[in-house]
Amino acid sequence: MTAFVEHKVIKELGDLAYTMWKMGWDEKNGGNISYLLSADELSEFILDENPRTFVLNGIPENMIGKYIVITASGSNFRLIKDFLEETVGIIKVTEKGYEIIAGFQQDNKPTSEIYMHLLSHSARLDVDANHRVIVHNHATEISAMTFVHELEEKAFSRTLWGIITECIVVFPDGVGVLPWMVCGNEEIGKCTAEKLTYCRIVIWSHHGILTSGSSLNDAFGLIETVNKAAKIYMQTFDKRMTSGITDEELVELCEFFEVTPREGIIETSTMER
Ligand code: 2HA
Ligand code: ZN
Repeated sequence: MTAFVEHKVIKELGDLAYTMWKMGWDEKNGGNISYLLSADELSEFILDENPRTFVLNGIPENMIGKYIVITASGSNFRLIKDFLEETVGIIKVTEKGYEIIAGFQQDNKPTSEIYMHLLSHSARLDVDANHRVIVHNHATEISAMTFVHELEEKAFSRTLWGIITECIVVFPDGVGVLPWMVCGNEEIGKCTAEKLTYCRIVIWSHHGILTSGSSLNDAFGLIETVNKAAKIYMQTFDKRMTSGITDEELVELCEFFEVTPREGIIETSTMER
């Protein structure tokens, strides 16, 4: 048994929250993180004897019985690592909602985006057995880019791929882009999960970004890569002398790194299959 605050998942989550705050991506209580625990990891925690129960309608079938580490509603990412017992907790997902079985001391509860997290995990688990993590934050440049670039997601993905060599290799499925929406409700959860059936990254226009991954580091790496490309886009889009990486060059990259780009974004007729 490990004390809650000493557990490696909890510590890593607290460290990631602080890193993202330092990058300027989680002002005030912006952002939320969740992590699906394995049975082995769960067995290392001491669980509350009297779990608090919450009702939530529409729990996806494949989420019932899952244990999830998740950040608290209203938690400041700058402070999470110093208040892990209050700002992080473990929930058990049930048919009717969820139970708080560890953490969330002082009557705290999961992020207002919990429904989006549950639907997003559900969508990714359906297509990727290694899926574990959902991270949402307000990465600056990708949010800025939604003001100066068209929001059609294939065009958006193509632009990001054209900026840095790494992009098409790191996210060959491109990005999903949602128009501006109210956050924290079922609607944004459903729309986000729908995008996650075919890609791992969803941009919320004029709000932020959400990524999925097999680990905290994996999901964070996607945000870093997308935001780096968006940063270069923002610094150059109105003063370009060159047009960036061409379709032919992207095809060369895909062949060399053996990745398959999402269909309909670049001209792939020359690709060796
Ligand atoms: O307040 O980031 O999207 C947390 C959020 C909502
Ligand atoms: Zn947000």
